[in-house]
Amino acid sequence: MMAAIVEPNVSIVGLPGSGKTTFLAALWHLIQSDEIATRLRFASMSNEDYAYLNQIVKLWRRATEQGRTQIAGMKSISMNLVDAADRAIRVTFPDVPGEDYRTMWEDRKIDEGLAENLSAGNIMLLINGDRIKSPAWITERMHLAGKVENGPVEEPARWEPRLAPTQVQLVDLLQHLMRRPLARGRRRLAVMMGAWDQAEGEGLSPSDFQAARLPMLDQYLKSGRDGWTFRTYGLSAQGGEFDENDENNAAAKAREDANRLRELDHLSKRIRLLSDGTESHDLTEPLEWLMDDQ
Ligand SMILES: Nc1nc2c(ncn2[C@@H]2O[C@H](COP(=O)(O)OP(=O)(O)OP(=O)(O)O)[C@@H](O)[C@H]2O)c(=O)[nH]1
Ligand SMILES: [Mg+2]
Repeated sequence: MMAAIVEPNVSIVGLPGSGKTTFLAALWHLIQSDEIATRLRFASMSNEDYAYLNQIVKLWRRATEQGRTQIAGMKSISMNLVDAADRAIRVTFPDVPGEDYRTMWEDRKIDEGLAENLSAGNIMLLINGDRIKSPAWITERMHLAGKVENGPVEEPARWEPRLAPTQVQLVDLLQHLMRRPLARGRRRLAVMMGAWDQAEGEGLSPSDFQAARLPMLDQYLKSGRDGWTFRTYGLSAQGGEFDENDENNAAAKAREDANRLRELDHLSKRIRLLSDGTESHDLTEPLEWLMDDQ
């Protein structure tokens, strides 16, 4: 098959609640509004995905959290972009419910469509910096020892895969991506430490945060045994806390921060991307880097 334009594929992957849909909404606002100069610019859009992106961007503009992406399946999104040299690049990403990645971890199962997508491109891994499940919290030990919830005190609760720390699940996911049937040789990986507005209070750079909070993931990547070429970014796709979405929670709360975010002159300025000591609003920078490798 002959293709006139380059068609790189970037897969956005992440556990449930890692910020995948929010990232796509912020990216769509950024390139469509043209409020801020970006490395890659919007060219045109393929028709089928228009409604979905507009639906998620509407919530983003109102500073309201996204609904959970439905199990009903993967939304495949394509954007036609151009780079600084006016070369046309069509980028496709799936917006997949995080549960599909959880299924890979818990049940060792993958849907065919997702498998095809994951084997086709470079990877953007989203991590919610505000929801990292650390190894062995004392409360978890208590739970495992049967001292809370589930059953009589004498009977320890059964361990379940979902109790595993975030970094264990992520390393497993990355290992799957480097083995059959998902392998495709060396790949680039952009690790996005998301909800950075909540994580930055610790005073660490994104790379140091990765080393401190997800040391096993950090060592897996640095050891180079699976051949990832990676970069770590800090990402705030919202700029702060949005109002809760009543689709997720009937008692959804409004949040103070959301008012500030609604009042910015250019909504694109909510977005923050940190890398190597520099900060910008340009979410297309990691995309450009991920595409470079094709
Ligand atoms: N503070 C803050 N929260 C964020 C940011 N980005 C995402 N979140 C929050 O993270 C949660 C999950 O975001 P989603 O975009 O729905 O995550 P997802 O990966 O699409 O989740 P699933 O579709 O359920 O797999 C929501 O509560 C968001 O408001 C951010 O930049 N800052
Ligand atoms: Mg989602």
